[in-house]
Amino acid sequence: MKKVVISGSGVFTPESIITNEELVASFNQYVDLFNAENAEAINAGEVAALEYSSCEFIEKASGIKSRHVLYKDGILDPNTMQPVFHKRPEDQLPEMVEMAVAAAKEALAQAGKTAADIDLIICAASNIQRPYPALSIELQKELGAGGYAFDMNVACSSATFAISNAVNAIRGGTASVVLVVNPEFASPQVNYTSRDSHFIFGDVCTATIIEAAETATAENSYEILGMKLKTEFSNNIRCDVSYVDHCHPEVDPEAPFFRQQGRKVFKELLPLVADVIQGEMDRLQIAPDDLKRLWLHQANINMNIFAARKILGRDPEAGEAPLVLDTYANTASAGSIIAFHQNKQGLVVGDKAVLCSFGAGYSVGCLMLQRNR
Ligand code: CO8
Repeated sequence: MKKVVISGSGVFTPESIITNEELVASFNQYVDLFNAENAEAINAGEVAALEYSSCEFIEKASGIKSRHVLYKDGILDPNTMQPVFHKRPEDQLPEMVEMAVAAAKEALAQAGKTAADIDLIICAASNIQRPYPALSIELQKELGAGGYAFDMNVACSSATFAISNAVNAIRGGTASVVLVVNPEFASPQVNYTSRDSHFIFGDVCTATIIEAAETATAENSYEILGMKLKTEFSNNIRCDVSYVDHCHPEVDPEAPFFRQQGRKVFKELLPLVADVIQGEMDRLQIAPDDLKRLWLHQANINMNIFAARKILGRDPEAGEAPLVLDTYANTASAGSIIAFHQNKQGLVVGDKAVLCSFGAGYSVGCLMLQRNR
């Protein structure tokens, strides 16, 4: 079987940062406004009073301290509680493509490739800004790449599933150098008035270049030794926004937003993740001590520590299972790729590592990697 590598990676990080302190201050102002406006109904027991959010809870329960967002305006205004931005005209790149261009350029430079070398682009993310024409095809035009392009969505596992598609396309002979981009423009889907979820997500875009080892000229590359993808249906993480919404006689105010049963997700996903990674380790005869890095999905610090413990059979040492969620928050499918991009340099040739996503679906995408050069 053809040896396939990740030969470059890139991350575009929006400039604007929102700290927990800022987010909680505006949320609590919103709570005061809501409770004052609804005082009569609250006193009559017809409406439940809203409760304050807290920085201590957010950091302890999730590990998140701050997040980057594309549009900060509106999110922190207690009368708005959502990002506000103009719809771009057709002759301007949509946000997701703009982010993808920046991340792709870094990945291409790292791989020592130009856009002309790319013959497949996969845009894989939890939300695709418009159904068609595919964002990836607009990106293909903007970069000046050839071949073909398509969009796909497996929520938090979009990046790992896309990389596995790239590997299969290279092995199947339908592509030779693939660009995978993961523009996670999550903030418009966050319900900033929901105490349970207002702190969870941030915006970012990641990119990876996947190609046959024989064509790779990058200083470093990471062979994809094995891939295991797993899905199992669950309603515990949902978003119901749809192109059919305008046909429904009833309006669901929750439809545009991410929502989840966080505790259930935590409990149900972890065994699935551990099983998938362990199964792939067994198949490839990789012992826990052979794994030099765990680039895990970035949703929750406690979840990552738990998963690392299960896989390694001990507590992870500093830097073994790198965290980026403290400053990026949950960035859906981009999280494990940011962890990889920012923490791959310490490995030496021959070192093995795992990159694993997990999230809505449920879906788990596990890539076993080995530093190739
Ligand atoms: N401030 C203060 N208190 C709070 C807050 C808050 N903000 N929120 C909840 N509480 C309270 C609750 O009311 C509860 O109080 P009580 O005990 O009195 O009932 C208490 O704190 C505990 O609440 P929870 O049980 O909800 O808290 P947890 O400890 O479970 O932590 C987490 C909540 C952090 C959400 C946690 O459950 C978690 O991270 N779970 C894992 C979730 C996960 O991994 N999900 C994957 C989602 S990502 C994904 O799939 C991508 C989808 C596509 C992305 C789309 C982009 C938007």
